[in-house]
Amino acid sequence: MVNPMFHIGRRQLGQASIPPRRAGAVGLAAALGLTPAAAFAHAFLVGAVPAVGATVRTAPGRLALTYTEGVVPHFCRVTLRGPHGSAIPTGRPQAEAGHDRVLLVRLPTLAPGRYTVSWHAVAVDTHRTEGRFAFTVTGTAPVGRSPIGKTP
Ligand SMILES: [Cu+2]
Repeated sequence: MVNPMFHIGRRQLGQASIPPRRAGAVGLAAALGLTPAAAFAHAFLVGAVPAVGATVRTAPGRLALTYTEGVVPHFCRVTLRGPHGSAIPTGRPQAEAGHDRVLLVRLPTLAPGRYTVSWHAVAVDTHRTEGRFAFTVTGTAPVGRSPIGKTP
């Protein structure tokens, strides 16, 4: 027998990875009673800048992750991997001022390529969610912006 608690946990983690454009389907499923009520209190990703799957011409100076619930930045983890799979140093996740549903992560200057963001979030109700998405940079950062985390 499958442990029912484990099964529910896996299902919720899977939902956290669903791209925002499918969030409506999840909401509908929830409205129909197909999702545990507790899932409403979990922090699911509803928006990102750069957007999930986006191709951007200008390298972003930061990531902005928006969740359905407030999150605790201290317990959230965001990992960025570059075109060759190597981890790229970033700033620590911080809440946007006055908005505990938005996590901001400063980025170094990113070269053109495809990047993968893996996030682990802890909601204010202590529930954990995680997910992953990619974005692609085709151009370079504006001239004059200093790389974060590097000493000039
Ligand atoms: Cu929750």
